[in-house]
Amino acid sequence: MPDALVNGQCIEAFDADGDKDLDLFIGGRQVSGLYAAPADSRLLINQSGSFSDHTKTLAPFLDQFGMVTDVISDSIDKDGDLDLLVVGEWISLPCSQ
Ligand SMILES: [Ca+2]
Ligand SMILES: [Ca+2]
Repeated sequence: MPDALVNGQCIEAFDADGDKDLDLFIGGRQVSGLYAAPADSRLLINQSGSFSDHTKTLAPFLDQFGMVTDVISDSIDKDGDLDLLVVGEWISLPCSQ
């Protein structure tokens, strides 16, 4: 495991890169000493059993993402690939019609 220095609230194992092995989303909850500051979350990719941090290349929006409280993976749009539904304090849910 890499050093993923995150005050995490939750973790979700799912196949982020479609190679049939489980990768990890780590939901950041809090910046120490700075309540309400947006915390970093991380995306760790599984490469033959060794995880590496690919947040900057695959999901740069996870830097200072917010105060994550929970996450689930499911194919929300029913297209067969997994999506992440992330919720947290002061994190708005995207809406579509
Ligand atoms: Ca994978
Ligand atoms: Ca999907």
